[in-house]
Amino acid sequence: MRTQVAIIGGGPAGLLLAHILDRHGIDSVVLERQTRAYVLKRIRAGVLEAGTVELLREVGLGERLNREGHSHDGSAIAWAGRERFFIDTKKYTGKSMMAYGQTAITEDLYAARDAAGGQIVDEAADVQLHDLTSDRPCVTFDKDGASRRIDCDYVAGCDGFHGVSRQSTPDSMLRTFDKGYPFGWLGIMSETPPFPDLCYCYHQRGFALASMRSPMLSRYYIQCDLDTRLEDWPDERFWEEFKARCPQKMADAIVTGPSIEKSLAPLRSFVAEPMRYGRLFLAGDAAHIVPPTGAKGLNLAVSDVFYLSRALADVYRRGDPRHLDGYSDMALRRVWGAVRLSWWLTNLLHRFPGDTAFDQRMKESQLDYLASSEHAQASLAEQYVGIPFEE
Ligand code: RFL
Ligand code: PHB
Repeated sequence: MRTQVAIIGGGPAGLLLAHILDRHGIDSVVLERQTRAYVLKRIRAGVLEAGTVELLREVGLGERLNREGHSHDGSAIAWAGRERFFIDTKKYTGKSMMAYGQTAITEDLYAARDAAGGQIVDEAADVQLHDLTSDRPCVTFDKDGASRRIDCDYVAGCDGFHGVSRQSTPDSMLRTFDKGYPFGWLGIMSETPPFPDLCYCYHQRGFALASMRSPMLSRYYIQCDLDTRLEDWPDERFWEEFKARCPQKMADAIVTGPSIEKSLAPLRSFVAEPMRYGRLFLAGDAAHIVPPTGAKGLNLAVSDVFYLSRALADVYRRGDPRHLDGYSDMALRRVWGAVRLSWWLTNLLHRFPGDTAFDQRMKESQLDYLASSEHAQASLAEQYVGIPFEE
């Protein structure tokens, strides 16, 4: 088999890249380790930056998003015993964000690839990348027990944090930055009307977040210990703990119901530099991970794909390698901004095991400042809504 760009990973980054390349007349094959059903079952992100929404619309993926996505003009922050306040991203930036699930985006992308006759190989096992520093890289994999090989011009590593692409770069060529947090998030999905605002809550008992997917689908998270077991968290216990962490008025307004999904996620910040090795280009979680506080992960995958697709289009259409050569630096500027924001919000809104009375006062003082300062709110709004893509 031969293609122009071999894309490893059929998550949002890989599928969106294939979709945009196709619109530029560039041929690709996506290799995904899991079945399509498995990929579509994963429940993850839900909040899209203004630039992500704009890009999805521009590349013809706006129809269902416009119909089913819930436009939102900011998020609330609440902490123990006080009224919540609203970070009005619309007011400060003039832009709107959107609540629209990653699951829905992935469905839309699969539908678009199918309609365009795109090649997606699912259950591709033992994917290996070869000759990445030559002009003729190739990818081998097993499918249905047979070994296959794809020759290509470029390889896009979109295979998430645990994928093979980043690991195909020699250690000496990669610098990594890693920070673990001493807690995770326990999340549930319930078929109940969501709390009207997306609301981040800080409480001595720990962080909590009320989010949404649609008028009858809600997503809630609470901070939990790393050794938490799902079986110890029946729905009643989850709701009780969730409500204990929000202000009373908010707790009274939460509509509870049986969960339809429950999952645990550890929190981590990780960046690998550079995002290129020879003809391999990394995009999305393959190159960086952020804690979900601030909802940046999927949005970064989208901005990487924007930069990479533009760079590849420039090379194929005009023979201009400028953007491809600058890809890693440009993508990383945006990545580090989001890493900083999500780290800052994680520190501000979570209870850390060794927190002292002083640490507690510092958080309260920061939250007081944020609640009372238009400048502080404008700064957060600008970053939350998403820094514009670079020209
Ligand atoms: P993905 O989605 O992990 O997709 C990678 C794909 O590659 C496949 N793969 C392989 N394929 C072939 N060969 C191999 N060796 C392979 N190894 C892996 C995998 O099966 C998979 O299909 O990475 P991608 O595309 O870069 O997308 C990144 C996003 O999924 C991620 O950043 C977000 O979900 C993060 N995130 C959020 N991001 C936001 O922007 N807004 C949010 O509100 C938000 N909330 C969240 C989140 C992540 C969470 N978890 C579970 C970590 C909430 C949570 C709880
Ligand atoms: C979500 O809806 O899943 C969500 C929302 C905001 C975040 C993280 C996750 O910061």
